[in-house]
Amino acid sequence: DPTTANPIFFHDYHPAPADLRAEVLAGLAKPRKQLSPKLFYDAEGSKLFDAICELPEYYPTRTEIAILREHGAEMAQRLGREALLVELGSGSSLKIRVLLEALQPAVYMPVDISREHLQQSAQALAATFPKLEVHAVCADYSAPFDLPVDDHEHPRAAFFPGSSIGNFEPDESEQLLRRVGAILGAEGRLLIGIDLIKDRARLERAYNDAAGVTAAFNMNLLSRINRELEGGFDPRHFRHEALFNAAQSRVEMHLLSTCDQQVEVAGETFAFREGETIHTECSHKYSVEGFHALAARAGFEPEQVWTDPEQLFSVHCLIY
Ligand code: AVJ
Repeated sequence: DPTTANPIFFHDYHPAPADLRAEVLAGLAKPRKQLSPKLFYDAEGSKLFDAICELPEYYPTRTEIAILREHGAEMAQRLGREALLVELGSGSSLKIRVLLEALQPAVYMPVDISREHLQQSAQALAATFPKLEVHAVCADYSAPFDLPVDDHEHPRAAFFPGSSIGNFEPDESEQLLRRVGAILGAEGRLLIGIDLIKDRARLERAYNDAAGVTAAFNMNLLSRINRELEGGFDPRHFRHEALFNAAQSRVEMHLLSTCDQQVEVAGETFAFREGETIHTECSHKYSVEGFHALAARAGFEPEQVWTDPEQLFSVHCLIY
């Protein structure tokens, strides 16, 4: 009944729109060419990412959802009834739905840089959870920001699923966690999904699926540059590569040039040697102990950790 549904409060912090041209030109000019994984997510890339989450080889999404389903009641107890729940990125609606059902918070506050995505998902959630007070915050959570409320009448909790933090270097992750801690305040809880270190074959298969969806996701970055920056990338002369770098404990995705070639982008020319790559993503993997050490450096103490029977993925409750 729409007449009894709570209104959605929309707080627009006007995050600076990404300067695609400047970012791409700077990344391609580096001695080791590099582009940010943020650039994957145009409309086509977001669709491909949703398809990745359904792949048989890509275990993180379904494993995390299973952990949330299995242990949601315990998680709710840790986070506290009547909580103010902040979600960093309003990504997968299924995960937040599982958590909202278990937790029944007083206030739900999704934070996302994409205005349309935020508006759509906040509206959809408010429709299924009519008693929930929804405050959508349009902001870049990788930069400092304050919540649009300053009372502490509700226990504060944050949800950061999907091992999204894996895209950041460990030092940046520590900074990000410290900022989340400052937003939560003393005793605030962080529920965070972290992909675990496992055998190389399993990791590499998750980023090299048989259907080629991850390859299409990676290669879409070249199509995006062609579309939006008048780029001259010939997709026939690049291929997707994903390898586990054990020394750095991360899966790396690259776009590998299969020949010596020159490519024009936004009026500038870039030379590629055969075998040279553009590094497009890092996805850091942690042990439970390794992640606890990182969290401790940011001022969080581990409270509880849940995993699946195969120890593929972990969901941590940390206290600030
Ligand atoms: C959204 C960053 C968690 O690292 O597994 C999936 C992105 N890249 N397949 C990940 C991704 C290739 C994903 N994160």
